[in-house]
Amino acid sequence: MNKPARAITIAGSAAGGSAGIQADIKTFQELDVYGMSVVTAIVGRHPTTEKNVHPQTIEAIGAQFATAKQQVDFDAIKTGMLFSKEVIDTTASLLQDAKKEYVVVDPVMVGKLDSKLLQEDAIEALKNKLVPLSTVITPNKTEASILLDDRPLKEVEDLKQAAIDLHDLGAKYVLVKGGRLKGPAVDVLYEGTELVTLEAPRIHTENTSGAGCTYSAAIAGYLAKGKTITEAVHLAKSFVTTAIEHSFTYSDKVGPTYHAATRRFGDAHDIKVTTEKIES
Ligand code: PXL
Repeated sequence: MNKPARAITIAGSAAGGSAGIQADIKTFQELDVYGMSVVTAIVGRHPTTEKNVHPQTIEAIGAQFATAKQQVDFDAIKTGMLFSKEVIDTTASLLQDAKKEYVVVDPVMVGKLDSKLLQEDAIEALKNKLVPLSTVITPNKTEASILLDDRPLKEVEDLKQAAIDLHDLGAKYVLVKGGRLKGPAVDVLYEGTELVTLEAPRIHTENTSGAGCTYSAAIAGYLAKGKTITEAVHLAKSFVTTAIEHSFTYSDKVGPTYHAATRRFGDAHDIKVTTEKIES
């Protein structure tokens, strides 16, 4: 048997199952990628103490990474919620030692229900230590704005300039996601010479918890399977669009995207891709 490609996520555990490690592993499984995880923190609100983020120790993080590497090893790595400067420093040194070709950094900062998933003093470490080690970073509009010192981003042209400027931080590719803009869901991908715009129809639903995690996990999964970066982003956008189209909720709160949607219903969406050269 051809063994499946392998991917690991270094991220937070989302007890509700929509986001974080849970979304990543479900997504890897849907792509027939062998999934592994390093849990950096557990996210779940205690009903009486109200504590929501339960960080894991640096030792536990090192132990998980070493075990997965030794037992299985990986073709691609994804990072999600890292929470503190200390965890970012640790992750950066693990990535440096592992020397892997494909590293997807999702600069997770705030959850859909406004949970704070990255401490204020960790943002500089994210920019200076982790982003330069990445193959692709995947900020949404809010994260891109924070990474650019609170620059307002209002339309697709702003996202394009943001991708060009964020590229200076040292990632090979920058994907700025425009899901939070009005109109169609437009993302822009930049690698230094060409801007690729990917457009999917807007799906009108509140149930998008974990959409960003799912998107970046799908990118890592497709990279693990040998796709090029542009192909991986295109396929992942299609995967997450279908997952959002079939999203649902079990409560009166924002619900999950449906990770099995592509398998069950097929990919219904054509992603419109356009490319423009950027003169430097
Ligand atoms: O969707 C962002 C996110 C990422 N990681 C974890 C989360 C969330 C949102 O709640 O809990 C662990």
